[in-house]
Amino acid sequence: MQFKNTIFLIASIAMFHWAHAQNSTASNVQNPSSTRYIRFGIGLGDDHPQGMAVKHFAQIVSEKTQGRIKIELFAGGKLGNDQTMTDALQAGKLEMTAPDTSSLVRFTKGFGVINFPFLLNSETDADMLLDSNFGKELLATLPAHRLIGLGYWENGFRNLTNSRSPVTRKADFIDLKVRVMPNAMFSDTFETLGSQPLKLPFPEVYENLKDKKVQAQENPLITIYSSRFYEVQQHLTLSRHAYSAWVPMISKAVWESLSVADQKVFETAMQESTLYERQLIRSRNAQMVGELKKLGMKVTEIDRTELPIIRLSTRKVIDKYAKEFGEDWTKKLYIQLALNENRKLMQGQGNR
Ligand code: TK8
Repeated sequence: MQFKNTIFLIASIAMFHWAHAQNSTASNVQNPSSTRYIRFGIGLGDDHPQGMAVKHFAQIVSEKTQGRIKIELFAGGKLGNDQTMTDALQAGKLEMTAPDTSSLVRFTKGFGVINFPFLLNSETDADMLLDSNFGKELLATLPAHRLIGLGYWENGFRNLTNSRSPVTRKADFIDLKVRVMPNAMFSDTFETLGSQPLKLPFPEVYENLKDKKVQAQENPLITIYSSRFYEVQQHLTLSRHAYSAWVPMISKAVWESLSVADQKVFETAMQESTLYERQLIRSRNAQMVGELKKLGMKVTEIDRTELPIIRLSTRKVIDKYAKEFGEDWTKKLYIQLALNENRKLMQGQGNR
């Protein structure tokens, strides 16, 4: 699988360079200032808000540069997974991608704390956290790894699906073979609940669910829908057990090759696309439970009396990873959350 992906990646890159060599020769004839192509690889499909946001970003960049810079979307993991595409950015072999923050822990452990189980309650809380100094400070650690983080896109609150039986109580997690993102805290969380987690990159999830190599996975509703997990997963639990976000990134080498004016265009276009992505994903999310039910999924929630028991188990995981991800980052996280709560009170939004 890995090998096949690598071959495919090499072949796509070769084809791409060949095609553009032809293109630029042709366009150079009419236009001496040739078009610059920036490939943006993502894991989700082009109709998922992640793909739509890339298209939105592409449109703004193209308009603002009078077509000088063209962003090209490669969706559905065509150019690799969150980790391999990020590696390609570092090596200057791919220009842009948007991996889940959980995969950035290998560079800056602080990214991990965003995913603490049951940390955030609402999308507003997530925006306030990610757009705060805390979020900016995390992004500021990326250039040391030859990456430029341009902001945060919503992936969303994660929910559990499985093909075994409804999951409503702690006991239902036992021995469940669940795919988790390649991140130790996610596998520990499910191990604590008695499940058997397996770390797999996103583009391999559907196949593994279909072949019954895993029985369960967890992702936001819109992803369950757009990646057609409902075809191979009958049960959905609205667990909202962790929040996750993507960081749209550009290779530092590519960033530095842009003029300051073009960098500004990218920043503004990204701010607009971020608002667009967050709004789109949230408005779609509102219809998702209904859609997934229509497609045959049986939807449940965690039993009310069981939720505190489950949360208590995951508390141990937070304690462990508060140390693992660095007490300085954990402290910064909780200070920021307290500041945000305060800000909400001042703005009359009350405590939740
Ligand atoms: C897509 C991933 C995906 C993430 C996962 O590239 O791996 O489950 O939630 O959205 O970033």
